[in-house]
Amino acid sequence: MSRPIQRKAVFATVLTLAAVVIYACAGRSGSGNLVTGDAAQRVYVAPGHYDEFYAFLSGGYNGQVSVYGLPSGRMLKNIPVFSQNPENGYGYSEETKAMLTTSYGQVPWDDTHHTELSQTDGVPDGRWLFINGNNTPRIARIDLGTFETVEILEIPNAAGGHASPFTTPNNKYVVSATRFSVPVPNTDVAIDTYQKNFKGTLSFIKANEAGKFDIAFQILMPGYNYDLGHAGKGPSDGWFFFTSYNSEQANTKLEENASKNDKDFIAAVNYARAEQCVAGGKAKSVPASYRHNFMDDKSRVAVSEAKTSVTLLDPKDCDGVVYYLPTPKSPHGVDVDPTGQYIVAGGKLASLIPVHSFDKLVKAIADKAFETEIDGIPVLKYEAVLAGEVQKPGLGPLHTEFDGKGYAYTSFFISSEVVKWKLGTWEVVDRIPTYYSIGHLMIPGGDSKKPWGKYLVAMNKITKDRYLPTGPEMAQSAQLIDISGDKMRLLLDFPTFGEPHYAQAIPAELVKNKSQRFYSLAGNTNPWVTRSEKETGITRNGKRIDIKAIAIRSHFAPDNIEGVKLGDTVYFHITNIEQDWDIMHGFAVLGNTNAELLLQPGETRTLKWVPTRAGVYPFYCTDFCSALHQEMQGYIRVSGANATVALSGTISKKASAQLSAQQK
Ligand code: K7E
Ligand code: CUA
Repeated sequence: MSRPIQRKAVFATVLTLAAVVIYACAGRSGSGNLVTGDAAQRVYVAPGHYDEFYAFLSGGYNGQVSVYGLPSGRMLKNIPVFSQNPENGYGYSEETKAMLTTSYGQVPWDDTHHTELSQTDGVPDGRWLFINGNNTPRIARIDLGTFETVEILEIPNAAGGHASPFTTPNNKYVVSATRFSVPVPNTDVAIDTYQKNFKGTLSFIKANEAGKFDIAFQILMPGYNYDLGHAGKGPSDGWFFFTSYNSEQANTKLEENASKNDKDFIAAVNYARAEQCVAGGKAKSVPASYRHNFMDDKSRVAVSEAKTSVTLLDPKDCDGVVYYLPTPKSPHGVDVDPTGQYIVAGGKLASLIPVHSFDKLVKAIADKAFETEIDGIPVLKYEAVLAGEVQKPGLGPLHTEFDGKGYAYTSFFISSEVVKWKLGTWEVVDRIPTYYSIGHLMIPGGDSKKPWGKYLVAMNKITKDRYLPTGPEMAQSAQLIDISGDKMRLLLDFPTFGEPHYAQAIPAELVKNKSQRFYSLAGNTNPWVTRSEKETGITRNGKRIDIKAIAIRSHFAPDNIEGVKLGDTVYFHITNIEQDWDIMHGFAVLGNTNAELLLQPGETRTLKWVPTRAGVYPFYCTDFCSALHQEMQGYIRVSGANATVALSGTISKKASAQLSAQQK
């Protein structure tokens, strides 16, 4: 009953906040407002059947990625990326801690915004998923064979890696642009010297080989806020487009002070030209401190390497590398259509959607149709590059995706709707309300050369009355919209984990058959691997105790351990020696100030434990692995610092007989 009222209230608040003109609701067609007809059937995936698409939603301030099936909206997995995850020990186990190392130390949290699938020839290929960390600028690679984070690169000379990690058509580069400009290099200066001392950077990171993220170069930019980016494709291959706002270069009360200019800019970067300048010695190598972390795929031990320099290119030293396209007004998203011809901007405060033309951009450069120049960057004339404008589309355009059939779909935060419009004629052809305040929207493949274009997912910022209340913070929400016909149709609401910003989706066929079933025990090169009960053991090295143990249905070996003393640091190195799909074991010990270990078949994980009280401590398997799971337990005895208890661990009679036979 209260729905319409609530909805208007949300509307009104946002309108007042943004101080924009009153929007007439009357214009709305209201189509698809109600869930009608066979919507339930369209999203029903019968028990035992698979979804058609994998969808990867960023988790926003949970620092993770969550995986859903579409069209059901069923959540399949949560992948920790920049955040420690007690559920599986990611960021807690000795093998994974290094993944979260930065130049600032361990940073066990971040704010993930944009998922991006790797591409082959501009089409998502299902190999990797990239995602950015927005707070302490980082990018990550998730392997879609294992659904695990396998690599993280920190981005120096940046703060707020927001325009990230969008890819070029063959993952030659993924990018990261700084949201906040900062002194480069970052030094102690007065904040009100912003205009003089603060700079932006656009980083181009080599990404086409796992374990080999590397910053090819950074481009030094005026001190604006860089917001989003997308690569060119087809005719515009070799170019990258980034939105920027705060061309006012305000350093305080940006809400007001960065909203003055009529137009801000899209930076069009000719990265092929940047490569030439770098090769021609036009860039400088500057000192920079940042980290590259990756998971070795044999040992499955993360390694963190310190990097000490980066290649910095100033557009003043490389003419033709960057051009500015004036774009109204505080633009957020920048999206390139599947043909690579049109560059669409979402001006948060604009009353229209400007679309730039790549052909016109090339011609305007040749004609030198420049308005002015900023720090060596020519500003092209708006009219010279404009392909067209979508008039009166809605309020607060943010992001645009494409269906591959000549239509674009733009999200409108303030007027809470998705608007469908036609490329080339720029006419609005349909609109559908979202509940409420949509941020990103996503069509499977919708930012690539080949959208699969059957569904659209709206990721909404406010849910209010959509779900059962859960206290002051309500569930976040996504909505599934059918875009297969002329009219958009709402099919499903589903709650999401964390706050989703962007998402990507791909046909399940391109991922599911590559899903890995276990890690090879024979190929496990972890220095503490224990392949059988015979290889178990306990060693003391001063105050360090290393316990090599195995987990198998349904016991640990050793399972009674003695000889640990107060003051010791204990490392449990546990190998799950199962070689079967989904046979997991867990490991947890009473009073440990750490997380558990969740052990995938064939892998070794290490838990550090510093006992502080003498006594006997149980440990047990946390993952219900068999009928005798509850029997999968053991004890470790901790004695006083001066005790003389011998170091020992119990293994089976058979294994110890084998062992002594071998030793003879
Ligand atoms: Cu629009 Cu960070 Cu892509 Cu959120 S951003 S919505
Ligand atoms: Cu192993 Cu439960």
